[in-house]
Amino acid sequence: MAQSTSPDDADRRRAFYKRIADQDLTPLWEVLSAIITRQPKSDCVPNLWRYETAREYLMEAGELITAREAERRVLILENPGLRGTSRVTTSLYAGLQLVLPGEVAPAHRHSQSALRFIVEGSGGHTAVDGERTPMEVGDFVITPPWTFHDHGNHTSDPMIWLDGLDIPIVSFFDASFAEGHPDDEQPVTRGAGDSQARFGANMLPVDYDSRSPVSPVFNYPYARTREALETMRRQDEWDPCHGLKMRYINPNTGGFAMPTIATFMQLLPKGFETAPYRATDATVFAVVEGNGVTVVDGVEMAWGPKDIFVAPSWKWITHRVDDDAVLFSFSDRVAQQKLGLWREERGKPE
Ligand code: GTQ
Repeated sequence: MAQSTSPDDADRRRAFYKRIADQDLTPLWEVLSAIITRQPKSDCVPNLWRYETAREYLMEAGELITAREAERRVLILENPGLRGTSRVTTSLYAGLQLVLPGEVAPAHRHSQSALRFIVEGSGGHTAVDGERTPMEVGDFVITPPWTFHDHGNHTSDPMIWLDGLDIPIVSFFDASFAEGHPDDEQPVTRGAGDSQARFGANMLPVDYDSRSPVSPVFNYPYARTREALETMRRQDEWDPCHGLKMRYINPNTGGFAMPTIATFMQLLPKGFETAPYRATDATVFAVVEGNGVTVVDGVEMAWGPKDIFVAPSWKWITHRVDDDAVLFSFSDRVAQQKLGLWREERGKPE
């Protein structure tokens, strides 16, 4: 039952708060319900970035600064509710990166994990651990924490991809380290396709025994992903909330491909309308194929190929699609699951 506070009590309390503030103490009861909320409460809002618009500005940035000078020529996708914080969701960073023909984004490494989801171009490369992987539209490429990586484009067209990094998570833990490589491009020590052959062919080297939380496969090519979805659709029942949804894995553990960022690819067949779904992992979606509308917390976002949109934590989400649609997505689900925090709910709002 609510008790009334006399003006006298209120004055005494205020005076008390002031006195203890000098000792770096503060009363929990004034903030408890704000810091331990009954439901997730976030400044992150639903938002859509139209590729066509973002691309124009990205190409303009291409005339303003070189990849070498910028180190990474990226336009950050900043959540409208989190402006000034370089965040797409509370826990994740996203940006669109451009590497023009003939350019190199110089080698460096950092504690942050990075993913690339290729949006435009064909045959540019990312080098990781001495291996260059060519990048094609729809490929999902990872850069594990503290591995040197450089990006190059020896083709005649721009390469553009979506970067996803766990920058806010690493900042939260005050665990960021970074350094440059002495050379712009790290030496190539392994042939293209080496990690795919060694770890991505449903086999592992016989004595391979790594407890690493990072996948040894660093390119998950779209051609294989798409073919898998197409083959499965003949057999699978469509999940009411997800259509046909797969997660990218570390073949050595069966866990997610990255230690902090979970990644997914889903197929929604022409005309499909999903049932409402919500989960505690705010999610970034990148459209690979198709057109549709996603409604998040009552906000309608109409999308087409290459558009990017975001759904905050614990808001009801539905998709309806006009034609066969393929959506890549990433979130902090893997981190939340390790910490015992992740929740999901299917059904109807209220
Ligand atoms: O390609 O290494 O979007 O270090 C932000 C930071 C990309 C990268 C980003 C980075 C990179």
